[in-house]
Amino acid sequence: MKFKILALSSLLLASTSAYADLMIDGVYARATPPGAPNSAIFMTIMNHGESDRSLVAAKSDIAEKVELHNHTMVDGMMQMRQVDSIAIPSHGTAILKPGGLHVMLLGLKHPLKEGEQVALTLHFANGDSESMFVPVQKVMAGMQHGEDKKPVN
Ligand SMILES: [Cu+2]
Repeated sequence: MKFKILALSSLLLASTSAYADLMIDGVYARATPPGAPNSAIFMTIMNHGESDRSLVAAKSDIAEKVELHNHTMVDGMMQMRQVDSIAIPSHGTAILKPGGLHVMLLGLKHPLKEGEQVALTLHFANGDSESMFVPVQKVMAGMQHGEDKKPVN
């Protein structure tokens, strides 16, 4: 476990390390085609601390509204649902990925182009917040997100 922590810490973005217990890795926002109203941000949050933590909100100027979402299977169809919080248990990990948990960007002010960066602030239940710049990346076809009606594979 100690070795793993050391190995992962080298991947940590310096700007996101305000709180040593939480480590955020692999954060990216999904690039959008012109005119797409919504996008999402994905990341892995590791909690190396002794206390359970909880992500309760996210803020960004890039969108009218930013929500925490999950995908759930409803009548055989994947649907997005807003969630109140995302748990990051002590010595555990929360994985935000296409088809699962994500930070939802609703009402983008402009399309997200690969290579640009989006400012994001995460708010945690204990009052901590963490701000970062999120790179925009293309997500593989078949893992696209943002349309309620289609199943997501
Ligand atoms: Cu969503």
